[in-house]
Amino acid sequence: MKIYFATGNPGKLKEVSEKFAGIGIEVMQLEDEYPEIQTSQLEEVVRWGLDWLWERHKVPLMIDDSGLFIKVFDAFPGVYSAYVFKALGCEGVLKLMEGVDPRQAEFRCCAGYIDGNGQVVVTGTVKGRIIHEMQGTGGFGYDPIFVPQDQKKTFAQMTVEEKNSMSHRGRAFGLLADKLRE
Ligand code: ITT
Repeated sequence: MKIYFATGNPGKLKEVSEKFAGIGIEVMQLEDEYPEIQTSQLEEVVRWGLDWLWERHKVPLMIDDSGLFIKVFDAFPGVYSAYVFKALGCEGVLKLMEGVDPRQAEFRCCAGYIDGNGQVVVTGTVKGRIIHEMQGTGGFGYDPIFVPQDQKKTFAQMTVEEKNSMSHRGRAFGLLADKLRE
């Protein structure tokens, strides 16, 4: 079985391809970007994006909208994570958090699939904390500053397999795979 994944992020593509390779699904990149609607909910972005892409391509496809939710900032940057990452990067977020304690945060990934039968949308989360300096060179985005609960390494210090075993995306696409097999 082959499924398209519409993303411009090579890191996501790698993680999802590896997760699905284990269950015999080949993931192919669909190079098209859906417009992200203004809403406070990742799920609304995904449901709208799925319909928009389906109308254009009419092939079974997946997308994922993710974000980092920092507790002390009232879940910011959340749905604005991509914008904040481009504007400030990890360094900028660390600066904003200078002297800030506690440092709990959560990654959320909303993953969606669509085909002629309709949509399947699921969410995966992982709790953790923002550390004080960047660590590691793997992964992408906010990975160098996020350590999952009960772990010592950042996502950027883990292999793709390790990150997938506990990450928001690994969990979301694991759930999606279960639903697709039903
Ligand atoms: P798409 O083309 O799939 O939309 P994107 O990178 O724009 O790719 P998102 O809007 O879902 O993806 O991501 C919002 C931001 O959160 C973006 O800056 C990502 O780098 C970051 N992010 C998402 N998942 C992450 C992860 O697993 N680890 C670190 N940062 C992540």
